[in-house]
Amino acid sequence: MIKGFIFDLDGVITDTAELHFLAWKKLADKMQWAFDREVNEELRGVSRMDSLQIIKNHNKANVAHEKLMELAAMKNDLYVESLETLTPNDYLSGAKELLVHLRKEGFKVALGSASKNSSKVLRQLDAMKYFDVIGDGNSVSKSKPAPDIFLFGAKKLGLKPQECVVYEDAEAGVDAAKAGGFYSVGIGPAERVGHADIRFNTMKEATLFAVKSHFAD
Ligand code: B16
Ligand code: MG
Repeated sequence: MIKGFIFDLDGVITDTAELHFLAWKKLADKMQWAFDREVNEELRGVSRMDSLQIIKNHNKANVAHEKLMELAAMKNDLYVESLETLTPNDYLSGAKELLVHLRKEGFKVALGSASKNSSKVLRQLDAMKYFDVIGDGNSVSKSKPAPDIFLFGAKKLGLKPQECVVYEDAEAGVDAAKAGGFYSVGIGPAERVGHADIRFNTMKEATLFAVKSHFAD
């Protein structure tokens, strides 16, 4: 029986991907590194340091560990500054309606995001009130595709994985949900999340009714 829902943040609740892109782009320009939207697509759901590694490898650059830490901090400062522009109007279409519906129906809800800035993003959206548990980039050490972040959320909710549905927009996120034994909902194209138990193009279609009727118990 489904008792809980665990949501990824970027690409599911809101589209912070554009703000991540702009911050990485500023850093890349400063370093005279090539960086475009195609490379940015590879960063979907990937942790900050892993994202930097991808950009660095794309440029075949040699950077010492200390410098990498410095660059990651610079990007994060730019990103956090840009989060000030995020408002309660910036939910992806359908996401807020779903969160409100889940609250009304009494489901338990957790966040399962790779972002260390999740709480800040949720505060900007005024979305903290919809979550019982926040699982973010600070909660576990092994990032997606490891199932750890979703297992953390389920445990904190007091639920078993088979009692929870995970919403994800990233390939590695769906892998993580499946590895943990969760029901998975993929948001996005089949090439990316077609391996989820059920897939929708957008959050607007991924209503409680649509998902519950698929996982009928
Ligand atoms: P931060 P999600 C992910 O969020 C983003 O998709 C990814 O682009 C970003 O690098 C990662 O969070 C880490 O974010 O630098 O804020 O810790 O999709 O897991 O909600
Ligand atoms: Mg995501």
